[in-house]
Amino acid sequence: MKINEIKVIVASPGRNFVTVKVITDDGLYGIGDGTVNGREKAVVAYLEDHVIPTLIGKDPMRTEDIWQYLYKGAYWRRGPITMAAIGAIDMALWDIKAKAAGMPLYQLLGGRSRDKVMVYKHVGGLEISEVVEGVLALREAGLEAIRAQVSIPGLPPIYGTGPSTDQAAGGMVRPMPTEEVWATHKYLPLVPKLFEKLRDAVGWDVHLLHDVHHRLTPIEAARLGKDLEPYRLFWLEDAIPAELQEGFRIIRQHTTQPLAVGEVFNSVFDLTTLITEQLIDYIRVTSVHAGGVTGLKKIFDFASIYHVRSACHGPMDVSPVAMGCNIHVDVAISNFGIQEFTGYTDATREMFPYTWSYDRGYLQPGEAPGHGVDIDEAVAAKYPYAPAYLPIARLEDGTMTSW
Ligand code: GCO
Ligand code: MG
Repeated sequence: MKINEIKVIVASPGRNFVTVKVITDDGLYGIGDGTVNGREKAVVAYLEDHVIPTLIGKDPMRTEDIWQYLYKGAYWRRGPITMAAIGAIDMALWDIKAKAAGMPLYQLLGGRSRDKVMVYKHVGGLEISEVVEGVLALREAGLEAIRAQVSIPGLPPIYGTGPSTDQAAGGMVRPMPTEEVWATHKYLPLVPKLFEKLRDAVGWDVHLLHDVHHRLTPIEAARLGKDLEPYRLFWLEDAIPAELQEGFRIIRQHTTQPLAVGEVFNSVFDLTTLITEQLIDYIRVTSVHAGGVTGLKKIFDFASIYHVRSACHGPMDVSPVAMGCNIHVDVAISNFGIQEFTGYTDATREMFPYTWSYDRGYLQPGEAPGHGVDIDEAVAAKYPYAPAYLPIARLEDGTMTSW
């Protein structure tokens, strides 16, 4: 079998997605996700100008060799754009391989290690009472794990809490970045109050999670971790920007609060200190940004040695294709933790027919050969690319800070 053609399809069914279709000489094809939210066209150029011309005529079954060819062969290693391009190709190649084998992808990854994949969904609100209501509603809907975020009174909505954030339906396409405002001293006392109210309302038989979205310093995160200990969170996510992995040592010295990080990581080298020193409990890499199924499997297998569990990043900007790959990996690995899942708009679901399924807090990978996700190119053509940015954040005095 040979790779005959690789198409890159960019479409915006409410938000932009970059999808590759690898077509072989015997008619089998595979699909991969290369979406980097707000930087989509950079991945398109990388694929079209630097990856696709080198792959025509190659044997698509050589998933490991092609992964190494694109990784080592670039000389300029790692980085989100490179790794998303590698990830897109890798997912498509695993799709082809599993279709050729006539098996769902998870069978090629070792088969099932569990019956179902637990997910968490998001609740955000401008006020604590609104968040409590949202969490109660998700409990009714069967969720066993729920992430809760609240706005800071007196400031515009922050990440995860209101219409200006990236999670708001319909709010994805923005020709210029919107600006949010951040104030640590107002946020730190607020979050324990939120979780106190949540525990009062929903009790202890549910996993509660919180995403700091990279905004604290290590000692501030340590303070928050200690203050949240009475409420026994499942995790505190992205408590600090993690370029400096050593920062987690400070948090770890002060709190038993479980920690999660890694949605912006793209290779195993971004997390060796965090994992070998057991500074985190959950690693949040996802197939699209960490080099596909091959990259994800390498990272999770490494993490398994150090008691670190998986928690694939899975908001709406991780397309149904990458979500499908994540679910196949989730069901197969020994150290699964949880899968983030926010669901998709109707237009996105129409564009990506998929065989994985969601029911009351759990996902299933589906039994179709391959990863089970396709792209309807006629539907994609109805939704042209629209320039879009993620928001940025500033302190109250105007200083740039992490969003
Ligand atoms: C999460 C993330 C996302 C990111 C988004 C950026 O925990 O799901 O923090 O919401 O902000 O993926 O593109
Ligand atoms: Mg996050």
